[in-house]
Amino acid sequence: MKNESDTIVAIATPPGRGGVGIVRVSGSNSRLIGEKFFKAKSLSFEHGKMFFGKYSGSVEDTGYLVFFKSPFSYTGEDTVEFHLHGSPFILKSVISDIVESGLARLAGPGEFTKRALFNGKVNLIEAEAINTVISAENSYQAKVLSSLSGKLSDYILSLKSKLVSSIAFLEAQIEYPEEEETENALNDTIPLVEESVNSLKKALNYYEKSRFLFRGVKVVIAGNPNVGKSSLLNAIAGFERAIVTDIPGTTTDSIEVEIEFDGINFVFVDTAGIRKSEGKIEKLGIEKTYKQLEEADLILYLFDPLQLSAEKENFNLPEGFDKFTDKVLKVLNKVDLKDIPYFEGIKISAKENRGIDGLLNKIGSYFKNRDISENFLFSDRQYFALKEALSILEDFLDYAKGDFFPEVGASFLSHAIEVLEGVVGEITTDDILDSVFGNFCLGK
Ligand SMILES: Nc1nc2c(ncn2[C@@H]2O[C@H](COP(=O)(O)OP(=O)(O)OP(=O)(O)O)[C@@H](O)[C@H]2O)c(=O)[nH]1
Ligand SMILES: [Mg+2]
Repeated sequence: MKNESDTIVAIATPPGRGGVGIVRVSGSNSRLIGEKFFKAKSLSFEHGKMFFGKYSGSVEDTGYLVFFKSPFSYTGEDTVEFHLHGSPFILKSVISDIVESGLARLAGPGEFTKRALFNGKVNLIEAEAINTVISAENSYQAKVLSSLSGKLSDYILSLKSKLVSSIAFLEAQIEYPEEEETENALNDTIPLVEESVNSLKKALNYYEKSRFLFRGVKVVIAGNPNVGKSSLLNAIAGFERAIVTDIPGTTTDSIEVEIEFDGINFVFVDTAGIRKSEGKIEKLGIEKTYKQLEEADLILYLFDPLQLSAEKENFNLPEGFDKFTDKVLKVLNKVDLKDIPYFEGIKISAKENRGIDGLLNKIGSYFKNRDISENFLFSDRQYFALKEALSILEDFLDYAKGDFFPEVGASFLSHAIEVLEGVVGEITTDDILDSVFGNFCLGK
């Protein structure tokens, strides 16, 4: 375990050359490090002031030093920043000078923000928002810090207060079981929990519609064997990514291709064709297909006109697809061989590269036209935590239908509160911290 109170150092500006490069130091030795390596006329270490002078260690460079006094810095600790010329050589030399002096060690990814979290400068949602904004790939992600993180914190707070009131009703019943007002605590509790359940369901649903902005869109290509799924993947990729043969059951594993269009990242997944198979490998492949379908944001379900007889019923989806209907786009392939006039989906020929652009445009607008204004979650971590809270509250409502003991009921609710506190970071575990800070960059 790293000592959380030692002094850390990292380059805070992006790798590569730039006009200015910043080395950031945080911790109790910050000022000492400034004194040791920076020469300026009147280096008084006044908070927030920029001192012009010279860095001098194994390299020399003119620039500025800025000092932030604890607790008024990003991390909440004493912080020194060297603003020098943005040469990778100079910045790396500064880092090694400081580390070799023994006064600081190299910071891990996200360690500055982690300290900000531990010192109460930001909560976990804000820390997560900082990372999202740094790596933002679209304007929606860039808005996270200014609007979404606040909304989410408020939401968690209000949900928590509903549950705390519910527990209070139950505790009154535990304390004063004979009193008339407390006798039926459940009458007061159930509506509050139901409200919470409904609002959680909505929140999760808003995120499901918007999450493509944070993690890209997963489009799964599915259908019977031999309908041309792999051919479509290749047509989209623009090269022979997947093996194509006229033998049904060619693809046994999921194959992915990433492309970007309309400012959205897409992953297209080719899957094993769905049929009853005896082959062990193909069976495993088909199981995997179903897993992909669960995770898909959109399913392209392919039909082969030669495999269909002339009846409309043939465009039905196979068994087990009921729950996916909302996210299925039906596509008729091989229209170069045979057209079916009454087919109401998109028509393509993967082999002859016909209709592919139209298909991609349709997919793009399917996502672009979504109303994402109500969403306030911005990571899968938050999503899964709220989902867990939802399932605990649903368990509570189930439990409340039978013999009810207020003690047991209250324990469900406090568990849900704990899970919600994990979202904001009032309760943190190593798992939670890893999932938030694991993909941070150095120097932040
Ligand atoms: N004429 C024509 N043939 C096509 C078209 N698309 C695919 N094919 C042919 O159909 C056969 C099956 O194509 P695949 O892309 O391997 O089909 P698949 O759905 O991936 O098949 P499995 O992996 O076995 O499930 C191959 O012989 C392809 O050349 C098309 O648009 N027109
Ligand atoms: Mg295939």
